[in-house]
This record gives sequence, C-alpha cells and structure tokens, in this order.
Amino acid sequence: RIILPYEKRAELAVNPVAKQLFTIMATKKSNLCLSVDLTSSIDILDLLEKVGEHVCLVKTHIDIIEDFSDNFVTQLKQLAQRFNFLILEDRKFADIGHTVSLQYSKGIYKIGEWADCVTSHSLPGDGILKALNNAMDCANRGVFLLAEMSSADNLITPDYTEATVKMAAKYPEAIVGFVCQNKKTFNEPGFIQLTPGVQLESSKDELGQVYNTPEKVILENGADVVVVGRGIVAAKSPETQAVIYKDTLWKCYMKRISGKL
Ligand code: UP6
Repeated sequence: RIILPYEKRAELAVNPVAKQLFTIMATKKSNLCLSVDLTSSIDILDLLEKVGEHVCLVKTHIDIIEDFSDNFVTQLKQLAQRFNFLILEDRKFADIGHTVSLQYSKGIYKIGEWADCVTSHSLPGDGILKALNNAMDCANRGVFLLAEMSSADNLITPDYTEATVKMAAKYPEAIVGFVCQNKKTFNEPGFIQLTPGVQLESSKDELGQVYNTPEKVILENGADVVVVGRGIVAAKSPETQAVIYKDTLWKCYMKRISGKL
C-alpha cells in the first residue's frame, strides 16, 4: 500500500471523498492536514486565508468555537472551494447509532451539511457505521474510523484495532480511511491513513499527547495524510511554518514512493 502513489490509490478508492482527497494531495503536492483548534471563528478564517493553499485537508472541532454561526460555515466552505481543500469534522462519534445519526444531522452544527468527512470511534459496534452510512445517503461524504490513538496509555488494544478494520470492511463505500499510527493497521490501498501527533521534533505535551517526526510517521509508520495542530497554529508565523511542514511531509512521501527507504 505505502509505496503506491496517491494518483494510483485514487483509482483504487471506493469512497468518493477518499478519491477526492488522494487527487487533491497529488494536485497540490500536499499531504498536510491542518488541525485548526482555535476557539474564535475569525481566527480560524484568518489562518485559513494564509495557509489554505498549502493544505489538502482542514480538520475542525466545531464544538470548541465560541462564536459559531451559519455564516462561519458559509465562509469556511468558500475557502475550501477557493483553495481546493476538504473539511474533516473531528467529532469522534462514539454513541449508539440512533444518537449518532441525530448528532450528525441535527443540533446547532448540522455537521452533515458541510463536513466532507467526519471521525468516528468503532467502540459502539457497527450500528454506528450503519447510522452514518444512512445519514450520508450517497452524498459526497465519508468516515475516518479511529483504529488507534496518539495519546500515551490509551486503552486501545491490538485486538480492538483489528476488529475496527474488520468492521470497516462491512461498509467500504462509507469509509475514507483510518485514524491510526501504524502501517500494519490495514492493507487496503484505497483507504487513507490519517495520522495525528506530529511535530518537527519528537516530544510530548503535558496532557498525554505524543509527537513523532514527519520522517517517522511517513517513512516508518505509513501515514498518508499527516495532522498538525499546534506545530503550526501556535507558531510565530503559522504561514511560514505551514510551508515548512508541507515541504518536509511531501519530501518524505516522495522518498517513500521512490522505494529507496
Ligand atoms: N487527535 C490526536 N490524536 C488522536 C486523534 N485525534 O491528537 O489519536 C486530534 C486532536 C487534535 C489534533 O483532537 O485536534 O489531532 C492534534 O493536535 P496537536 O497537533 O495540536 O497535538
């Protein structure tokens, strides 16, 4: 899987968002996903004005925004179109199917109306995927399933990870890929490995987050799309830093597909 170029994998993808994301990465030469974990909508939009051209995917936590409005969503969608990136709402659904279908479509955020894709835990069983699959209803939508986490001492076991990948196989049309840390987690080249917990130097934060380097996550661990939050957002110049991450991550990917590891 990991030595195939994104263009080839776009052809192998079943889910339309996976196809689109592989294609955007190849076109923009960027496998950088920016996690915009800011609490003000203006700050998010300002940041995306500056870095939108450098990313393939923007990951939101919509429920941390203090001044959320429908207008914010409209502007976010406009930026996505202008800069050709997709939007991932990192909701990490984890409830029974019925509740998740409401959380996906209803409430203030109406996630299903604007997010190209969402994240979901597999913990509740495959009802959660059935619910999301029904709610997505053939539109250009998809799910990243959490098979592993980046945080220290998380409770996910190898058996859980394996069962998660098996669960995804029941709904291949709904699955964009997996949030995971390891290239052995899945083999299917049409799925995308989304890997968070990345900074230029390996380190940790004070609340359990563990950071690996771009080289390690792409060359050793098989990441296809790399999630960077504070590494860019908290930098003095997020724009300069986004370019550094984009170039570094792309170089690692090019090295990987050249087969000369
Ligand atoms: N995230 C992780 N690890 C996971 C899953 N998701 O860090 O296993 C998400 C976090 C955060 C982002 O919710 O939004 O990725 C990482 O941000 P950071 O680079 O600032 O640590």
